[in-house]
Amino acid sequence: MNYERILYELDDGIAVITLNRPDVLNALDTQMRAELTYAIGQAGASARVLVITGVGRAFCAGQDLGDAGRVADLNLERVLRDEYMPLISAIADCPIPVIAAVNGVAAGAGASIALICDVVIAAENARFIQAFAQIGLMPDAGATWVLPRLVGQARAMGAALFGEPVTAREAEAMGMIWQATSEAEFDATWRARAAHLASGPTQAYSKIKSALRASAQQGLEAQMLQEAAHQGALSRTRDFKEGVLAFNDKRKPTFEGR
Ligand code: T3D
Repeated sequence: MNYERILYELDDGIAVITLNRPDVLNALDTQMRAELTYAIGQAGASARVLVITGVGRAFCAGQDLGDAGRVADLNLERVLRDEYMPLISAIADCPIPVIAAVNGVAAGAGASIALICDVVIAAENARFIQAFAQIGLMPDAGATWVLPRLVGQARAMGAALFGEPVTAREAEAMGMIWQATSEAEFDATWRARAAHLASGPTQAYSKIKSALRASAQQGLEAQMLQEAAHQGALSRTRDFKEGVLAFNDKRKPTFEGR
């Protein structure tokens, strides 16, 4: 696929997708959703970690609202089911860790995309806005699933009803995201985190992600059975053997991701 709305790079096992419509704060249209969904699949098949970020002063301002007539005619149920759902599922089901490097405002579905990622690192100037109710909509693209799981019902409800910006520092303090950093340290921070994951035990990360995501839907017994099955598979990986050898040799392990 030729990319026009995003940039895609792959280097040293790190795939970086950069949303690239800075004039509209990287708002999402059909083409961007298609490119993004495709690129996430591409990264999942070829990289060891994926980073999603944005060009310019925004991460993503959500649905493109630019053409009021066209937006009013949109069949939102279809767009959500056929375009947003595959995108959000692609991130949640991606077999490698997905980092949202939130460089600026993340509003509406832009916040949904950021918050479904496995690790969210935000620059201090970033804000998360459940902007939906301001235009007469409700949070979507997985937001009503992910928000209460991250911050609890009370904060999720307040964020959705009031639509007030949550700063990166506030988001970190309430457990909505993993880390807020100064603007000066932002690039170096997400790059270091990505490099760490790209040189780690990729199979283990994949199983960690799958088990933690499954825990939202199943009970303790089912969860422990899943842990046992996953751990059984991991015990047969080269990385596990290398990890144990390195521990006994008192050296740093070299993980190959298999
Ligand atoms: O299919 C479906 O529709 C269903 C799915 C819906 C999911 C959704 O995402 S609904 C929520 C959609 N998003 C929003 O409601 C957010 C709209 N944007 C804003 O509230 C503000 O722009 C921000 C809070 C994000 C940033 O504010 P600020 O003051 O920093 O920037 P600005 O001046 O408002 O925006 C700068 C430019 O970006 C401006 O264009 P201009 O005047 O310079 O030519 C603005 O129109 C444009 N822009 C910002 N957001 C969008 C956008 N253009 C199109 N779509 C946008 N979402």
